[in-house]
Amino acid sequence: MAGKAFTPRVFSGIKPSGGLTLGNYLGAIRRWVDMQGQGLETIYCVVDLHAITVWQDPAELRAGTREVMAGLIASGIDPERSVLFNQSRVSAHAELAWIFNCVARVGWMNRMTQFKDKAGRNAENASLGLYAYPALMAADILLYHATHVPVGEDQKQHVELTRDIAQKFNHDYGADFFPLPEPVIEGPATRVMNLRDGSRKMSKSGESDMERINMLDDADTIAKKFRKARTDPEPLPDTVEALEGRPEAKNLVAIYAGLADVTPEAVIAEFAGAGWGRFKPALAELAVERLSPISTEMKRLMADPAELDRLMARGAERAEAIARPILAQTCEIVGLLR
Ligand code: AQP
Repeated sequence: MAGKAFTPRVFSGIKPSGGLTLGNYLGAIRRWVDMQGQGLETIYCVVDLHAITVWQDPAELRAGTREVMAGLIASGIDPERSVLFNQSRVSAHAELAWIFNCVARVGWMNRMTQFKDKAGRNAENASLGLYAYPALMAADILLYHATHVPVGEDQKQHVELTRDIAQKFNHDYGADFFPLPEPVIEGPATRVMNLRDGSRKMSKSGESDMERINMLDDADTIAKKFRKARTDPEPLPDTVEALEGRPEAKNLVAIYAGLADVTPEAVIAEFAGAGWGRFKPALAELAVERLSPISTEMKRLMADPAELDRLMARGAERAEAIARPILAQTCEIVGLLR
């Protein structure tokens, strides 16, 4: 089938399953802001339906949704230039997800490493929603005919599955209807690791608060967390290649590079031979310099929940205007009478 040309359009989402972390910021949000400045149509979403795939206290979910919305705006997402809203306000996400549940194959879902990581040994007791999560994510993206999806490294497999779903739908129904979206995984910190264990990624819902930097952490907490971050006894090497096999050191260099917006090579050029006693305070200072204006603005925005709700509702109206005709055409292709 000859590929149809789709207008470039960016979609990405973030779960309100806890406070935003430095991983979310460097892996995703920074890229979202960059793409907003490239003259593209950008659609960003607080994906509350994804959050409830694991238990969420209702009051905390409401607060978390507003907090993520505030974090996105404070980081530079402009609710006028981008379409910014929370997912459950646009019911077309769930409707298209059902259709995709009927397109995706069980064998594909069984290969998803995130499900295996999150469900752990107790997979029998995981929610069906956690298992079907990638079909909802495909719906989030394809509902807008998005072509580019800026994400951290951990979401690459889900964007690839989205392409598989689009391709199978187009093939099964003989319709060149959905684009095959590209993951956009860029920057020096596409997979920020846990500060206490360099083999696991930094997560909002990780067990200990000491393993992550939260966007709302104050300067003392950030300094303490970096001071206590696990490292090896060696000083920083004089080449980036020499960081291989030193996951914690590599992670802290990547975080520094992400925050400073430079390459890891530039960080190594500046700090080669330095011990942790010099590098960690410099890293903490840089993190505070970058994050404190954002957290101050987040707190200001969070003090007015009604305004955040108004912005989400307005964003949802704009999202709905794009999504409804695409869902209607999908239903027609599938043969659903409406
Ligand atoms: N550690 C990370 N490094 C780089 N990017 C990351 N992202 C998440 N963690 C890192 C990126 O942030 C975006 C939003 O992620 P999400 O909230 O939808 O889901 P997640 O990847 O499951 O994030 P968490 O923080 O690990 O949440 P919990 O603990 O609730 O599951 C995505 O683009 C993701 O790649």
